[in-house]
Amino acid sequence: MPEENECLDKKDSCPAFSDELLRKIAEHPCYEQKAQHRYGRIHLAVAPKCNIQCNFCVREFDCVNESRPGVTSKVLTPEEALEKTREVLAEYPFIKVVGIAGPGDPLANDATFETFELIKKEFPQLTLCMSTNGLMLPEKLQDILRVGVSTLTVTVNAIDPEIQAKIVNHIVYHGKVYRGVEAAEIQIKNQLAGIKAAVDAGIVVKVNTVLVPGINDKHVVEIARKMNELGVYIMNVMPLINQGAFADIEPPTAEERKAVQEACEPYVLQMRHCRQCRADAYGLLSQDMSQMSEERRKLIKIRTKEDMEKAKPILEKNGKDHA
Ligand code: CLF
Ligand code: SF4
Repeated sequence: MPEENECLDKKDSCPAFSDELLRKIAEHPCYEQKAQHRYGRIHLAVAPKCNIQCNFCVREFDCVNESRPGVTSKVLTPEEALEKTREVLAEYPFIKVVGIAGPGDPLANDATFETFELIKKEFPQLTLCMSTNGLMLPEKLQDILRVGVSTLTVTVNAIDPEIQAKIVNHIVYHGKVYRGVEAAEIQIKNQLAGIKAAVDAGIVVKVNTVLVPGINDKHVVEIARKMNELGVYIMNVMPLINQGAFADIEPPTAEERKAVQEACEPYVLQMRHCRQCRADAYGLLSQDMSQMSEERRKLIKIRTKEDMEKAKPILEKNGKDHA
């Protein structure tokens, strides 16, 4: 298993990313494995609505396509999200990425764009990240570019409509409900066209694929091949967590997942350190501070020299010692 991000190590063979984008990848805890212990992300849970119904989703919980199922994040308004970002960044300057990943689908919520506008205005140096089921991607791409999102995750669980029809119960598209293969065809068409357009526009695209034994396990490598053609940067094969209509399906074992990742590796760089975070998580991937006590949060140390400089006045003001 490669320990390091091969694309960054072979900068010359990367797609034509600007130095600015390469910096953002290097500081992104999900896109660059080496960054996960050094840099953090904050998720802003501003997007409660969803426009599809996945069979493994129980609606009162966070979106399973990016997050951990079984937990519910408190929804914030864009203004509350900005205020939370201010507070969290003042204390944890090693956070470099602001992500919107639910609790529903970010593209089904206008609040997603309002929030990114507010964040971009006040924190232009931060990387804006988003995760979506891709249904509205072609139509919303201009908005995504306008607000300055540079890293985008699209969940692609199948590129064969017959298989996708077993994973998604229905979609709501332009006010109409579609089911079965017809729904799957619309979603896949939009996902693939949207990914291609996003890559062409210079966004660094990650694909999440939920591995569902007996449904898409034999098909995932085909997805990887297609993602290679489209110029996807990295792929995250996530284990099914069985709930909803898939409550009776046994999740994949670690070995099964590893075998799928190895089969996909020749086509797309594999992410192997995903923590299936909550839609309101913040901090390092391994230390979700939204779930920690105040005391424990205070123990989290400043990560970089540069960050230490920035944090000094705050620490001095609080009368704390960062050594
Ligand atoms: Fe968040 Fe996702 Fe952006 Fe990362 S999470 S929106 S790409 S900033 Fe990361 Fe968390 Fe795994 Fe997602 S570890 S669930 S892959
Ligand atoms: Fe649930 Fe996410 Fe699927 Fe929407 S996209 S139905 S929130 S798992």
